[in-house]
Amino acid sequence: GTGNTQYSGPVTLGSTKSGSTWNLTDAGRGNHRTNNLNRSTSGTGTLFSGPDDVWGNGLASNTETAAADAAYGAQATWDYYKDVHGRSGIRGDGVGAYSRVHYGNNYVNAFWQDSCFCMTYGDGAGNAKPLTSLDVAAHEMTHGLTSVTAKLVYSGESGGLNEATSDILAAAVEFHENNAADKGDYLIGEKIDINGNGTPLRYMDKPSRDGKSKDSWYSGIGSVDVHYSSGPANHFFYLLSEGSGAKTVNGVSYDSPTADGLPVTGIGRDKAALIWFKALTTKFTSTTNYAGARTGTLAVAGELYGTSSAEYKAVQDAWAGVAVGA
Ligand code: ASN
Ligand code: ZN
Ligand code: CA
Repeated sequence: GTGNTQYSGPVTLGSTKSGSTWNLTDAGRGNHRTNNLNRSTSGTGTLFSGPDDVWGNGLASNTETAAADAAYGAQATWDYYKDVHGRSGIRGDGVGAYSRVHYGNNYVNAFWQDSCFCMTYGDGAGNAKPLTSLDVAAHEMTHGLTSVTAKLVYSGESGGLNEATSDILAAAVEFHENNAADKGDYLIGEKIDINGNGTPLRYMDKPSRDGKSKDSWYSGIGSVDVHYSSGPANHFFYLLSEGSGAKTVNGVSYDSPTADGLPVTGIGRDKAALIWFKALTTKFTSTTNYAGARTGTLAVAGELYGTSSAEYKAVQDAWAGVAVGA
């Protein structure tokens, strides 16, 4: 079908026909469903369905638009994990999850829940637009991936790594999808104007640009909110991908410092994302902390590229750049 999204322009969406009714059930992606909570805060909601295979009109005032964005985010994330990492669905079993949109009234957040194996989106309030952008959807769906793989505990340093995993792989999804209206960037939530002044929710080149996130590791970082203790890992991913210093990517300018003042030479985001994904799924455990993330990503880099490789050295240098040392 056709989705007329709010953030990503017109897109092709997976759907299913039952009799004369079209359903927003993506048969090509494990029957992932997109449901309408219609302002409720409980229950599974009702599947989006109708007489045609066109979803939304690009405006938030149309009830189907949030569904189009959420369905698009889920399918782009599914495709990224399948095409790039050979993983079919969150559990790797080919089975889709579901999304719920129009959660509550004036709700300015989105979330993943293990209990329903589903993700949920609020409509925003005031300046904050619906929380259904591609990066937010990929972030939430990646919480599902973390839940069934490393199972990083959502507090302390492991919680920061859990959050960073969702940001890192959301950026990877956005770059991979390369949507003309939402090209890849190292920003999270740049489309939803959650702050009301046009700034994104988080920055990966220098996480402290948001006024709260940490750029580098320090003893005690485990006591800050997981959405800010994610900073050093997001910063590590930026440094590993693009290297330190000033750079413009897809028209967005970044300037990434290092904690040790030494330069980092990037290896490109595809290799950086592969290292993070493999570390998440084969090395990290529920209690992995920053030191363990360093060990795990170095082990993966050694397996993929060898311990004498430029990639291995870049992982060492990027961790040193966020004050995670040997
Ligand atoms: N949107 C938030 C997140 O995914 C919800 C939460 O705080 N868990 O991180
Ligand atoms: Zn999160
Ligand atoms: Ca983004």
